[in-house]
Amino acid sequence: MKGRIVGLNCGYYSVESEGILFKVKARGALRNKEVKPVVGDIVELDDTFFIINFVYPRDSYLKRPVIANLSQMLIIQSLVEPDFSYLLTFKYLTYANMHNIKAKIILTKSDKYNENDKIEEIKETFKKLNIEVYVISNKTKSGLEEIKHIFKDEVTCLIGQTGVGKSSLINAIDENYNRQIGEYSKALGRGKHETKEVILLPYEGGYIADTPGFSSLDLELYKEDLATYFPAFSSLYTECYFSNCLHISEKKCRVKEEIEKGNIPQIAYECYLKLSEEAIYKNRRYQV
Ligand SMILES: Nc1nc2c(ncn2[C@@H]2O[C@H](COP(=O)(O)OP(=O)(O)OP(=O)(O)O)[C@@H](O)[C@H]2O)c(=O)[nH]1
Ligand SMILES: [Mg+2]
Ligand SMILES: [Zn+2]
Repeated sequence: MKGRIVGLNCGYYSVESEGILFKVKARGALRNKEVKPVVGDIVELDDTFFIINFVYPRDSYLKRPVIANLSQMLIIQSLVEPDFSYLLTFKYLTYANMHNIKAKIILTKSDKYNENDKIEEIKETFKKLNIEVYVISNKTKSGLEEIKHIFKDEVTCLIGQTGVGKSSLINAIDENYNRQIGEYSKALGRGKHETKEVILLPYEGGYIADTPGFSSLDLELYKEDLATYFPAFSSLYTECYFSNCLHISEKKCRVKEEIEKGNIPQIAYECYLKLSEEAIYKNRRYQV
């Protein structure tokens, strides 16, 4: 019997198969090998013993949060508490590109923010990069109807740091999901890590994954991956003169040409430089 893992709690997997939820263990040999089943996996359940026998090949696999077979990522960023961060947004977008998962941006807490110019600026920036931005309030439900279609038939992961409103968004869509909501601590300047585990919730023929927020430090990207997968660079970097171009001080760099022409927003490049500076090299480089 085929099913999908929708949750994992204390060694027990929740597997949904044809609308029925089973609480099962995985065969020992599976658990101990590298094919350890994770949330999102499509698995084969033994009909007699109700144990996970086999994990089907994955379309995608993320290490952070640990989840398989996603079809899209929604990058959740609040406008305030915590403030919107271009840097983090670009980091998450790069991460999505790296895993070949399409991404959209959702800005939350619009009820607490009235700087419309700033919202327009954010929208403009990402429009240039062909990335959709939606603005919502989980509190007043403004903008919510406009995003519901995004989830249809997709396996969607909500990703963003703690306190941005991932769980609140799920409850705003349907309060029956009853996800625990954390609070924002002004003293800490962040949320309080309310969601502890990854869970898939069925919605509109697909699933929505609620995930624990994690800090940007937890998401390590290599310089080379940034140079390859940073939004808007992926179609250009192969045209740079140097095959391992980092688009910083190299000559004949296609990325820098596009930035000079104004085709890539300046703020995107500033974030890129900052992320690249923080990142480490994957491969050893020769000094010239
Ligand atoms: N005013 C307002 N508050 C919001 C909105 N969305 C979320 N919040 C508040 O923000 C805080 C954090 O919300 P959560 O939904 O728990 O955030 P999360 O992203 O799931 O956080 P973690 O589970 O810790 O990763 C709570 O106090 C929510 O009530 C919104 O659109 N407007
Ligand atoms: Mg949460
Ligand atoms: Zn380059």
